[in-house]
Amino acid sequence: MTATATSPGQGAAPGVPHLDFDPFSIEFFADPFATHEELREAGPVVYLDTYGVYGVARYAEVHAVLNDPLTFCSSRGVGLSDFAKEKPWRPQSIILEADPPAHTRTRAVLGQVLSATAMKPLRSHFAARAEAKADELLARGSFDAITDLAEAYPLSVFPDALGLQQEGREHLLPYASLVFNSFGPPNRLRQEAIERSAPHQAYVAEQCRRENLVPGGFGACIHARADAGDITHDEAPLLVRSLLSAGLDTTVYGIGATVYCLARFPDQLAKLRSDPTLARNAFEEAVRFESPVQTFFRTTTREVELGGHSIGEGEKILMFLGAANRDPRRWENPDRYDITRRTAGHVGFGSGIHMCVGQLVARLEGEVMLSALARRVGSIEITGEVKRRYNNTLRGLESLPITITPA
Ligand code: QZP
Repeated sequence: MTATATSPGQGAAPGVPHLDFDPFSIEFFADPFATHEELREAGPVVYLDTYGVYGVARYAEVHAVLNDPLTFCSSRGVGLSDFAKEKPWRPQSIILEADPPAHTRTRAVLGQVLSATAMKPLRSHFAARAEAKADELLARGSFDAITDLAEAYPLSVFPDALGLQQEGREHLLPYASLVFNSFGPPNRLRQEAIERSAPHQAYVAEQCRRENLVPGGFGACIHARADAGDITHDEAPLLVRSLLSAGLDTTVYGIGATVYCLARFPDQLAKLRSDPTLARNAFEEAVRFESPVQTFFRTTTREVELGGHSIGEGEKILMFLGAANRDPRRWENPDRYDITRRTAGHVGFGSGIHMCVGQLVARLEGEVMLSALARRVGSIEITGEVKRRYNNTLRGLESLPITITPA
């Protein structure tokens, strides 16, 4: 791949380096790191000819775009598709795909439903489930860290916390996978996911209704906020849908990333074992290091200067969160997984007004699961073929066979 400064051909501002690789190809997903460096080195802003969009991969520009939500808007979609030109594949999210002032109200509601105060009564139950899972896995010794741990643990706590019925939960991971593939271009990953989406969409739509949500859960709390007049009764199911879209697969990938890091970097596992209170930061550092959410887009609402270039209105900008999280301009030894690192400022949960509203749930799950393992496990060994899972937005594994020994 070469970066060349050419005249604006497909709408790029003059002087912006053009790159011709496909950021949604399997080859890139398999090993994005060399290309991330090329992206950062090419300039503060690049133009991606494959899709006719701008890209930012340095920390400073990714952070700047995330923190100017009126110029770099979300209401035209955070995928490649521009909702001003194309109909969304599902009714638009009223929090993710919204700008202030509309966003402010829905964000306030979910922010309160998922607040620190709301986490307090969940902690002991989430921790007990994590300890039971750790005991079970230690007894087995050998297992798949993706299905048996990274998927199994969130599935054992999050759907109940949301207040979902037992029936139909097998739709949850396929639905989330569909949502994250949908942010990409109309490639095979996206098109096949959407073709097969009807049963998953039907399940989710049904579970978002008030009568199908167990009292006391996040879902029922959202509906109660409609009674209070903070949102309308039509909006409540759509906010429940946001939790079903973004609340499960993300933590699966975050926990999977942490276990994969600890399996590859035994010195960091040793540190964690000697001080299990590092569990929360070990999880956070894995979110920086692997960046389970690799990319999403914004759309410009006006002509704007970014990285010394003038960008026109209505342009899509692809933000490479994973590249920003390893930008040597921002991070010391960015390619080192270091559980004692000061991780504050990483953009693995985004930044600014849209920063992950569920981050406290994610961190709670990550902390208690990793802490339970840290207090029991002596070693983690990768004992089989590591298989990658491919998705237009998420970076993670399909299979991670490991053997763990007791402390
Ligand atoms: C997905 C929604 C990383 C984000 C793009 C994850 C995400 C957040 C919200 C929603 C979906 O509101 O449906």
